[in-house]
Amino acid sequence: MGIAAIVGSPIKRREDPRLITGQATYVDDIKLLGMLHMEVLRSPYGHARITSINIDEARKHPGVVAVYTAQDLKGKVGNIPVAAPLPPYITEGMGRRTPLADGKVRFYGDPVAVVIAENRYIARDAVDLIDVDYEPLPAAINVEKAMQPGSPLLYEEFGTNVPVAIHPPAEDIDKVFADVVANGGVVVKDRFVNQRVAPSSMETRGVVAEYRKSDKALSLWSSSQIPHLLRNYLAEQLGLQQHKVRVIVPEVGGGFGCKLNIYPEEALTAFASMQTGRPVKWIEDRGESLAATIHGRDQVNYMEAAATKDGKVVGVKFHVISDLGSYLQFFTDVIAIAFTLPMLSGCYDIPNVYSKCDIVFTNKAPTDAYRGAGRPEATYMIERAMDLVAFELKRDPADVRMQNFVKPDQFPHTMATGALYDSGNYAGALEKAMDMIDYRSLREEQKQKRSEGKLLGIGVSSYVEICGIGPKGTTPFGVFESARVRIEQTGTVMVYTGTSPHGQGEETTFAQLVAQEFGIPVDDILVMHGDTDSTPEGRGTYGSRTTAVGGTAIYQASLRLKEKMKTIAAAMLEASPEDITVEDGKFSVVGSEQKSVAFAQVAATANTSNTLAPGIEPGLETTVFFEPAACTFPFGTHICVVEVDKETGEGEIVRYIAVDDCGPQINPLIVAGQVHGGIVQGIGQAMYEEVVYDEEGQLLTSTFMDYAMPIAPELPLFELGHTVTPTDVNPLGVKGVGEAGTIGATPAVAAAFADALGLKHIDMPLKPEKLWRLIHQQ
Ligand code: MCN
Repeated sequence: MGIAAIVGSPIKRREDPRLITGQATYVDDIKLLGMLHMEVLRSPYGHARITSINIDEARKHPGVVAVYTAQDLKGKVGNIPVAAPLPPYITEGMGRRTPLADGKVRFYGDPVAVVIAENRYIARDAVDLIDVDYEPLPAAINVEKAMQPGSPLLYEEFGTNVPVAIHPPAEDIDKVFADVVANGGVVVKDRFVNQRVAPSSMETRGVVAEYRKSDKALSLWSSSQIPHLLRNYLAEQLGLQQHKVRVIVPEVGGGFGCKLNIYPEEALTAFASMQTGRPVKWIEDRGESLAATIHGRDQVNYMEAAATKDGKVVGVKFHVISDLGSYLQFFTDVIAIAFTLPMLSGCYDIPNVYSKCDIVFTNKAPTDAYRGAGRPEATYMIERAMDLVAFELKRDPADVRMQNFVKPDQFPHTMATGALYDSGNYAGALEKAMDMIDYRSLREEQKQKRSEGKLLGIGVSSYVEICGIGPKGTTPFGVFESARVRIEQTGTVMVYTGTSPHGQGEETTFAQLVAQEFGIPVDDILVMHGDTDSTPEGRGTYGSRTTAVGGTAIYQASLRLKEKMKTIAAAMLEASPEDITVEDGKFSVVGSEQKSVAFAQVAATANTSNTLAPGIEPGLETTVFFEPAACTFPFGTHICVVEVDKETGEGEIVRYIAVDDCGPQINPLIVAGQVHGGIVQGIGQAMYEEVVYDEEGQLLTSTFMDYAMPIAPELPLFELGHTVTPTDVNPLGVKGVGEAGTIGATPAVAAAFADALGLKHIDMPLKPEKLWRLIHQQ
């Protein structure tokens, strides 16, 4: 493979050998001298007042070093940080979380006390010795009931469970709907439940905290997606100087958004280390992970769509009800508002889009970002709307989509939601997917199978999503990215990124970007991340932003160093810098290629100043911050084909086509891997996963026996295709792909099952029992 073709090459991930041979270091692998262990006592109730806590027996237990409750933290540890608190109630403190429950517990799994002991087993035993008296309270579990007056209140002092209700006047949209009806058009409506799911990363959360009293400095290892934000907020929570806090993120065994958060356990281990003078470790177990790590989705949505009789959708109305759970985590309050509402028009040029939104506290674990965060919910609604219009008009769902798409020449396009889409070719992706599966023949086959009594269903989902944040003002702290690139004397390139990849493969793709610029092998480049002491200020990895924003910073830093190297090479070759080109690891003079100097020689000259031409600053190092002017909008079409067994209700995905467009692909193999993983999580929500609480707030899905995750034998081989539509919001033209699969998959699978049963809509998860009952009308 030529160096010039390095961007766009499907090279294998450089991070994988250490991961698959067990040589990687995760938080639980960190063992420090004298390290203590923390275990957490969690609420067994969904909603209860704490009337007393007796820790005497636990304290006396041999091997226990300390026991802490909320009382011990008062004035010493601040509340859990919230990235963007919305007015009015939230800014007044509603939903704010103390690291240990103070006076009241609000969900099953709410931390009440911690035990610090010589080992994990002692700590666990001592947790059982803590005696808490609870006065159980009625719980608000069903989100629509929790909105009603008279429902149990999580925060009595505010008199409501609904901190933010956005209800714009509806006269205009009502008129649009009335006109459609008057002109013989159709109105379709439905209620969709986007059920609560648990992110379930393979590695659960974990923290090790080591505080050195001598210099008031804290080192904290955490399985996190946001090292710098964690450092900044944690310093504030603990009253430490920011530069005395070092956050290190070692290998992370998946995050999927749930580690884009600052949890109680980070401050609690740090506090315990500050108090005891010894390092403290906490590792979450699977039960805790299912109960007390954030959950995703959980929206109830009402949709109405109005279309002319020939299928043009002219108006949509949505009521988005977002279940926040019990407290605010980092982005809990803004997921629906910032990521669902702007995307409600999907890929379609709908002139009138109306949405109202309520965000509601309930006695369940907090919700927050889970792969897709708000966009899967929007996509599900608008895609179901397109299917319902097609169903009503007896049209093919692919044709209705094609008719309503924003056209390629309309970009950049401001949607009726206010979102400004950068570029797209939605019809191109749908056409490609239809070609790949031979859609028209498949519909014929479906008719044939139906006539034989077989249930074959086809689901189409065309999605567009918002990613690559962020432009100025997107959050109170700014979401730029940074890169420091240093070229060593030997010619190796050290890349320090402020982003924090945790499975996405940027150690490989970022190296490809640099290799391409300098014409050197990928192996000569090292990508470093996840240590706040050595990497420049960054905002982390989430929202499929790392390549579009962090990758651009690296690209720009490389360009800057390339220019300097050209100046050095020009002096060495007695030529003018404008006449120097870089190719295949050599700087050459245009027109006389035999006059050249190797990349490593230029690097050596820059770093050994004795041979450097006068007037040139020694060294090859630069730092670049990149803040994009706008977000990017990747898109694609997924087509899913299912068969349902009439006797058992068991569904099987028999084919799955995904065509995704993330602009030019830096590494097609990695993109494919990201799409595969994303699709599996989308299928997981459509077919298997659901967090269930009973009416009192007991968690009924607290193990993997009750919470069904998709497993390999249940999945088909994915057939992938792609189109390439670059963006101009960054010089690489790239859009994100990390969440695309999850966003595209769920509506395609849901549509396929409804189609198989000949129904308009079936709420997820599409489990055999539900399908069997529908088939047999039980
Ligand atoms: N890429 C590429 N060409 C493009 C776009 C991306 O080659 N045009 C490559 C990137 O360089 C990177 C990968 O694809 O190697 C994903 O990049 P990007 O779309 O920038 O997404 P992020 O790196 O920001 O990843 C975040 C995204 C999110 S939000 C979740 S959630 C998620 C995901 O990625 N969580 C994951 N993928 C995951 N994959 C794993 N293994 N584990 C997780 O926790």
